[in-house]
Amino acid sequence: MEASSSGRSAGRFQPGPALPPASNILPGTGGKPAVVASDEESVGKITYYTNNHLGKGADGIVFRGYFHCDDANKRPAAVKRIELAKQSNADREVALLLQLDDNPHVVRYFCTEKDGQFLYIAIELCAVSLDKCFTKENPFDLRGLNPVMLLQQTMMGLEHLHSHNIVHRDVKPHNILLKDHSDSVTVKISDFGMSKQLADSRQSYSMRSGALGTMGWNAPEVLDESRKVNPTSAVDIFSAGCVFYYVLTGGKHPFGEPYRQTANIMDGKYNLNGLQKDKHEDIVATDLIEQMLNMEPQGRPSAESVLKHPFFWSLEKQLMFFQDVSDRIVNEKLDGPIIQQLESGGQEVVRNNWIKHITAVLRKDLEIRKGAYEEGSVKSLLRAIRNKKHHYHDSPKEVQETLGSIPDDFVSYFTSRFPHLLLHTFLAVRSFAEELTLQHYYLM
Ligand code: GUK
Repeated sequence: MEASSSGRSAGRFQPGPALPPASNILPGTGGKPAVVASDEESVGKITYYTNNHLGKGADGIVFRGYFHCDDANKRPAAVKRIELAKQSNADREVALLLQLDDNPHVVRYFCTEKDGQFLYIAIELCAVSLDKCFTKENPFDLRGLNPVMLLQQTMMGLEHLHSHNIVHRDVKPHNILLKDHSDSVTVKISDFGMSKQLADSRQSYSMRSGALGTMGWNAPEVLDESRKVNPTSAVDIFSAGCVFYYVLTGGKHPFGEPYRQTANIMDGKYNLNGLQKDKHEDIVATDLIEQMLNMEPQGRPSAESVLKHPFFWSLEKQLMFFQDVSDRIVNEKLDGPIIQQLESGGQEVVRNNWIKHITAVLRKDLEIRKGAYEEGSVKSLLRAIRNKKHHYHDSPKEVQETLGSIPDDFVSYFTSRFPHLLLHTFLAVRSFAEELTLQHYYLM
């Protein structure tokens, strides 16, 4: 995806107005901020506006300001001001940010400065946080960034953190920022004030280092002290599962109203009723979110595995999967384990008789080869999809019209009529993926 927004290219530097002559700026900060204007303060390469609070981070106040990258250029920045008394946290946060500074989905760190009282961290300024962008009064224009892409980029940011053995520990809409570019919007994970680096990915962090994440978004093992497990990166996956539901429902929480959330999380009582039970996209989303909300941290998928879930598959990839599965199972024995697995629970998938649920034009077309298809079989439905795709261009015009264009409309024709088909097939074939050379659809 978007190679252009790697955040490091000089091309993205926005030249600002030239700074005043060197003699005017910051004559020896000498530990105290040099006051430039009534509400404007500067420390080294950072300027910030004391009357322009952007918000509160996990460990300090965030102001609007600038990072003066060189004598001629400045970049808008979020400036986090942390009391020196809390500096050990801040130093850790900066050390983490420095390691991570090459991912488009993690906020970019500019610099730090210090005066007698505070440490200042300048970070790239983003347009809005996710908790503010679904408000009815002031909806943020996502400019083509759909919810699936938004969540994909969130997971790419988390995957990057986890690949550096960093657990964020405070994943929530407030810390997921949207950055405005000239022609698009991208997602950035922010605020590492609560983050922990583990010695290796299997390792856990020893608990109760004081701070907890935020109520309502914390995993059960973080809330429940009697569970003697040391949390791992799986805590972020749980929180991200809550964020998935929040984004897909435009602001709902799987664990209910704020005052009930903590109790419900400890009891594992979530409710995903904001997603429809008979809609393809929602069925796929529900499977992924349920895995992410697993009470047991070991039962949750890794960030990498989340990104491999069919929830993120393009329509083209969905069609390719149906076609590949059909091609790889043609010679499997009907009483063998693969077909048995595929047909088990298949009645609901084909809605008892799939031929009844397709348009008359397609039904007629398929009847030409009567006997080739079985009305109650998943394998047979997959074969029909495969054959109609393979022979699309030599099919009559009315058949092409009813199916729509390849790949998007064509695959949606089937998944809208058979909303369980993709997830069912994905899960049924999983344990035979290697045998059927379908590994690239799974994280093996
Ligand atoms: C214009 C507003 C919505 N932008 C921002 C507000 C806030 Cl509160 N924080 N923030 C904004 N852009 C970037 C950041 C930001 C704050 C952080 C605190 N710790 N780490 C941070 C990373 C980015």
